Amino acid sequence: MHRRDFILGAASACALAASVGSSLASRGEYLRQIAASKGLLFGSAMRLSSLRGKTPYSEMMASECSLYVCGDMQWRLVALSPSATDFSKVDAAKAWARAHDMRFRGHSLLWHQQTPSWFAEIASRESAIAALQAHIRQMCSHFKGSMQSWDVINEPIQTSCGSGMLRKSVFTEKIGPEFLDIAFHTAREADSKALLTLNEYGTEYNIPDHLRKRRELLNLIDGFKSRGTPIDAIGIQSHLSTGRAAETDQESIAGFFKEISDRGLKIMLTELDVVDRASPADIATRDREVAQLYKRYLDAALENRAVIAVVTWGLTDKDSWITRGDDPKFRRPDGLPARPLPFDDHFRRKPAYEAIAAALQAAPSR
Ligand code: 9MR
Repeated sequence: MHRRDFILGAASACALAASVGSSLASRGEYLRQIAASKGLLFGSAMRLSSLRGKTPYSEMMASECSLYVCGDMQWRLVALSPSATDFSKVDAAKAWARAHDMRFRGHSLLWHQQTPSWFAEIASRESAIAALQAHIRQMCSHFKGSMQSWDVINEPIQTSCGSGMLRKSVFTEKIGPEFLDIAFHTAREADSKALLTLNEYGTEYNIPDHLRKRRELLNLIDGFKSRGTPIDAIGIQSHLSTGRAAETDQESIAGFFKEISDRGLKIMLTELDVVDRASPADIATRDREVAQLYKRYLDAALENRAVIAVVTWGLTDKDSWITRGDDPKFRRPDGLPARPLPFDDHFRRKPAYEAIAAALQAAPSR
């Protein structure tokens, strides 16, 4: 725990003891301090472009977050060619995080969606392995000593039933399933301190597809353990939806998280947000349903002391990939802008913020 958070956390704890009953966050505590008082990190994905200069946005990020998740580290974004990389954006992000006493999380070393096009042109398996290892070595060495964690691999499990465990990707085609082990070993050799994570979505609901994906994730973990592959944590992306509130079952989530922690791994909630397309147009109703789901999910997840970090995928609604309509299936049928995150577009705390604050405060200490 950083000294700043400890002092602020202690002050928050005293303030909390002195004024029971009023909303935690309404009295000026920030999420990073409430999280720190429980031994947790709270963070968000951040766009460096939004942090240039002192703005309400950058002030909000610096006040609320103890973990900066940098999405500017995708292979395709830093590797301009097989022999040229540009770390300038990420170096600036790392410096901003350090200047604001934040830990730094890399997202992600390998993701099939963000692999440079020239990787697919590589002719032999050996050359593909060499290129993958060179990339991971370069990233992990360049940022060594700065990383709280790395998403070594993002979304490796296939999503539809019946087509085997691993997603068919340029990695499985060029190298085979061994790419996972090669990636984790290479990252560990290059940075022995960063937590190495596999990050996945689609395991949050009590529905057949998610339950199957949970099994496949646990089978992957068992395979890593049996082969001595160095993995430290699982990132559960935690993209939720009010349309799936009934299937977001606390007992089921707790059971799944226990199966992960019983295998000796930590857990991070890595991309938390709530799609509100199934909720009514009325903002008060929508915000209430979104907040209720944040609270229900976090109460179940944070009961497990292996959970070490809560990360929302953006902080203000307009930050969100959901609001931007990146995935059309999440757009509201009435065309109204989504409200998936803790702050509105005027940097005002929403019920979702209070729900996250309350869940962090109710969590057992790590
Ligand atoms: O929201 C992210 C968007 O801004 C980026 O352009 C995109 C590609 O890097 O990634 C989006 O975030 C995805 C994350 O990296 C992996 N899980 C799904 C997220 C939403 O697509």
